[in-house]
Amino acid sequence: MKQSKKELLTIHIHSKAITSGPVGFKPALGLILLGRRKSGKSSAGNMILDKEEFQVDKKTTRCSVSHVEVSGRPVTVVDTPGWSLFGLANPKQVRMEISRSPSLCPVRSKVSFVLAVPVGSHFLNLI
Ligand SMILES: Nc1nc2c(ncn2[C@@H]2O[C@H](COP(=O)(O)OP(=O)(O)O)[C@@H](O)[C@H]2O)c(=O)[nH]1
Ligand SMILES: [Mg+2]
Repeated sequence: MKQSKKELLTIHIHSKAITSGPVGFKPALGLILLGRRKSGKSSAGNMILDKEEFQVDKKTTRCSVSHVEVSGRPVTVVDTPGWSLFGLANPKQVRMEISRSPSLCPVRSKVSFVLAVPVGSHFLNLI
């Protein structure tokens, strides 16, 4: 991918340990990519996975899941359909897919939502 990582602002908005284990135990990590359409979710997912797993510039209507191991820790990345303020996405389907996305992470994972926000978008003028 040509774009710089620096151009993509990813905000870690929520992290919840589904369960904790014994001291020193490293649970699997689940990362769920959220954002509006074309915010860079799939590109960010590919960077995290270090492989071109998710299709860039292609509309995602159903969640897509990929697994990778980072420093011995299993990581699951879930790409989700993006929402649109301009009627370009089906809100009911987007909501349903985002709702089921945690269930696509392995049991006992630590699940985090990663919000993709394109730098320079109108959104940044609001924060
Ligand atoms: N300039 C720039 N473009 C990016 C970046 N990340 C993704 N893109 C481009 O933004 C477009 C949408 O990216 P994509 O990953 O498909 O977004 P998604 O719809 O949220 O999955 C593509 O043309 C990407 O090449 C970035 O960090 N900087
Ligand atoms: Mg995508």
